Amino acid sequence: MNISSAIFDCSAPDLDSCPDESLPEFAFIGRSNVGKSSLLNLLSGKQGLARVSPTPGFTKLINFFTMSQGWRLVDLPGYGFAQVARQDRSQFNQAVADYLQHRTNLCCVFALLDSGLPPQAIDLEFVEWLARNAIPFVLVFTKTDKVAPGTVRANIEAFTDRISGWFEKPPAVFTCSATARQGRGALLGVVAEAMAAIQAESQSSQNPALAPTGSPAAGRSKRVLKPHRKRPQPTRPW
Ligand SMILES: Nc1nc2c(ncn2[C@@H]2O[C@H](COP(=O)(O)OP(=O)(O)OP(=O)(O)O)[C@@H](O)[C@H]2O)c(=O)[nH]1
Ligand SMILES: [Mg+2]
Repeated sequence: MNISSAIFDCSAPDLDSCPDESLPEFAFIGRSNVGKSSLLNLLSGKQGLARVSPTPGFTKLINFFTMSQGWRLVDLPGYGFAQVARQDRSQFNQAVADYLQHRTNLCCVFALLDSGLPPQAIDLEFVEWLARNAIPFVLVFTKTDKVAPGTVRANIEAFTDRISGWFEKPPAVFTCSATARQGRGALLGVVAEAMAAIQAESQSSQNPALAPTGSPAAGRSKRVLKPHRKRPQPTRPW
């Protein structure tokens, strides 16, 4: 997938301040410091587009970046950073939860996990929350350059084992390294598939004989067309 332009759009402290919902969005979420902003830069092909820092809790707002004038990458604040003041933490988390639950043009979430760690309770709770809220996501194991391939495989297997009972169809799993520039093609493939489904859906709304059937991307594209609708909010564990 070719990206002809990648520009910073705006930052929002909460859902009400987000830009209009006219473009499909793909969002990065995960623990503070897991590599969300770095991965966004890798996918966009533009180093320095999103700000990267070794200090956990660096990204504090919902940051929007427009790709090829047709879709957006969204950098979300991380969860699980103990040093952020309790009140700020709860505000960031509320904004992230609102975005994930109510943003109608959200096509897919990239849920990032550190490939060097065994399953962490907070990540398991977060993935369970995504599942309970029926938010479409894929898992992305980051920083594969930092650990031996066998450790990456073992950590992925342990995580997917722990969550396997929560899904009829388990989420797709990807790996990446922003440092080694690995994983870009496969993750852009997720975007391309969703964009193709959206295009097929808009064509089929003009000609019902072309309606796409059964693909997960077709399901995601329906989210784009749904009216803004509040869902009940189950307890948020993070
Ligand atoms: N070795 C290695 N380091 C990485 C990789 N990706 C990110 N980092 C480093 O990890 C640190 C955090 O990266 P960020 O991209 O800022 O992480 P983040 O998830 O956006 O962090 P917050 O905004 O604080 O939630 C930085 O020092 C990055 O250079 C990677 O693939 N490999
Ligand atoms: Mg960040």
